[in-house]
Amino acid sequence: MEDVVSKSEFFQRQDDLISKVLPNSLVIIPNNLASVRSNDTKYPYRANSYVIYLSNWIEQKSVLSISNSDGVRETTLYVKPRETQKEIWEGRIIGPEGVLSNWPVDSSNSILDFENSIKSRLSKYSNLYLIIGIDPDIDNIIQKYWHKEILDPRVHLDEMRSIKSDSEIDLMKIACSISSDAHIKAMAISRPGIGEWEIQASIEGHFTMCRSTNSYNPIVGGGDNSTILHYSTNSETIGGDEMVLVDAGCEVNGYASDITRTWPVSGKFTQPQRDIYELVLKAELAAIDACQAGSPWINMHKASSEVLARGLIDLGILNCSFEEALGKNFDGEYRKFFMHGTGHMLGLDVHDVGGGRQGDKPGPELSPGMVVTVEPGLYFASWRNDISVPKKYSGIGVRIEDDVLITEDGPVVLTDMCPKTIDEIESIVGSAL
Ligand SMILES: [Mn+2]
Repeated sequence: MEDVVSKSEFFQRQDDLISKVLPNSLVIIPNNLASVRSNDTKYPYRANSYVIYLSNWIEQKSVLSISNSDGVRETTLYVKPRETQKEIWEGRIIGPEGVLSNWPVDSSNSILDFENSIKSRLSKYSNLYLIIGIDPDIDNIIQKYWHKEILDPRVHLDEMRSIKSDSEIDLMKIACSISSDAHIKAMAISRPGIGEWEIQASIEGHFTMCRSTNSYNPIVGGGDNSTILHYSTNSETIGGDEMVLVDAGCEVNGYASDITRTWPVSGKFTQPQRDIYELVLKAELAAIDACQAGSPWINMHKASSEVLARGLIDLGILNCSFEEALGKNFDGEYRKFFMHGTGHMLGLDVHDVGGGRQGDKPGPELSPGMVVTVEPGLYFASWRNDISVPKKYSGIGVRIEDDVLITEDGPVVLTDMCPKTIDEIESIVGSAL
């Protein structure tokens, strides 16, 4: 990781956390475990977003602790110790000494000393905060020596992470720009009969060329596959008269981007594809307009839902009143074709903390510094027997997704370099062939 976010900003985040937790507290955040792919082969490692947020530390087998002794901060990273034999096989280890000279911490220790160290430290504090469930071994050690209530630091951290700093926004702009270029390249190489995997390869190749990685598994769904919300096998060819839905974004220094575009692989929309595409685009633009500082979370969903419900009636897909189409709580007939939310928070996690309607909770008010996605869609799976739609729309799925920064002066679309009008798309698709 490059030092894009300054050391002093990380210390500031730690101080902010200290100011929010109870006095005389110890906060413990274990880093993610590596996941086994097969025998001794692992999936690429991704550090825990809270650990990245507070310390920029991305090496596995580590634990971050931050204590608040009456307002005085002590941040400690427990990390793997240097070990020549291991380093020969697995790469250089930074070790506690290296941590101390280059990372935003007050002290460091070997992870091998964690149990001994924490045993004596726990007795000095009145309150313990721990994110439970990340590393069961760490949870067990803590529960062996701490028999009082364990508090969850995420209550405070999620609130902090919801509002992005200037340096975080800069990183997200880079991620958005790389992802936009990847989509443009994928449009340019599209042709009738292209494999979904070819589009995936083009996108992932661009991410790698730009020293970034996927922030989630890319969705490349042609034809009917575009109607499967989390389709990711990406293993079929796309027919000449079909569209492809591509939902792919990269991450830069841990920060995600998240873009969806849908285009006809022939480079020419058919009239039914155009009908649906134009409706979804209209809903997306209405939802982006609703991303105003101070407005409730539901407003963007309301904006897109109203456009879609009205449009479905106008296209003859729904034969009911507008009220029945929309429903009293955005749960009307239109939900058969638009079954997800209009957006989510974006940050270190692609579905970032702090946002969205959860159960009965209305979600946060939009505030300057938040970054949200806006992604309405319509899906008409041909195999569904619970719906009946005019035949010309059967098998069409369209989603359009942009990343939007909330500011005092209105929404700023961070992905606006990624084309989405029908004219732009028709001129780009196939242009690299
Ligand atoms: Mn998304």
